[in-house]
Amino acid sequence: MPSRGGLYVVTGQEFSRGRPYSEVVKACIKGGAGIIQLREKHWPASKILKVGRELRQITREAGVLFIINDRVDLAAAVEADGVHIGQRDVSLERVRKTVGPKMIVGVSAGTPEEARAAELHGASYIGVGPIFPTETKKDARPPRGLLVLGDIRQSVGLPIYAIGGIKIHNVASVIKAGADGAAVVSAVVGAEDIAGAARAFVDKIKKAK
Ligand code: TZP
Ligand code: MG
Repeated sequence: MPSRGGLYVVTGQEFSRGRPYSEVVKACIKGGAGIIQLREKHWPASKILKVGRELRQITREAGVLFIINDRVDLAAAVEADGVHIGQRDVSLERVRKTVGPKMIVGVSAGTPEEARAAELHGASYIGVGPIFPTETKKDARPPRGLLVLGDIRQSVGLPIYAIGGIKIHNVASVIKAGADGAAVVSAVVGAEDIAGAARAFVDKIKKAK
């Protein structure tokens, strides 16, 4: 994993106030996001491919990591840096076998056991959450709270990104609790000034370390 920590923006068109994808992602990058994840649960593959190719170009030119949610095949097709999978997706062992050792494979984990298993089977980083209540992911498990970050920090050596309900007023708390970075959807892509919001997160994260 080339970069560790900082701001990881996860997209979602329905939270972006109707603004074009490329505009949203460029603003996130302008504000200092180090990782962008394309996450669209209900799009057909053709649309993910089309937007994915566009975002691949934008992120490559900016030197920002580009990850695709769920779809290993599409991540490979657009030459993304990685794919992100959850506990209910295809198994990490299978994914790692398919994509080889170099591609970034991020895994969602809510407990130290899940995090250790992910590390054992070749995950590149762990997404831990939801930490706080969130309206963005309707099928999210109950909020884990901050303490799980410390528990997982003790359990694995991988980079940890906290996710779920992270806002500018609580981002420092997730870093202090053990996360390397914060993964954010609505508080960045839904902000009126996306670049300004991203910049504020990046600053807070840096200061909290
Ligand atoms: N996984 C756990 S919570 C979540 C995901 C994708 C959504 C986080 O969205 P927000 O708007 O930052 O609370
Ligand atoms: Mg998934």
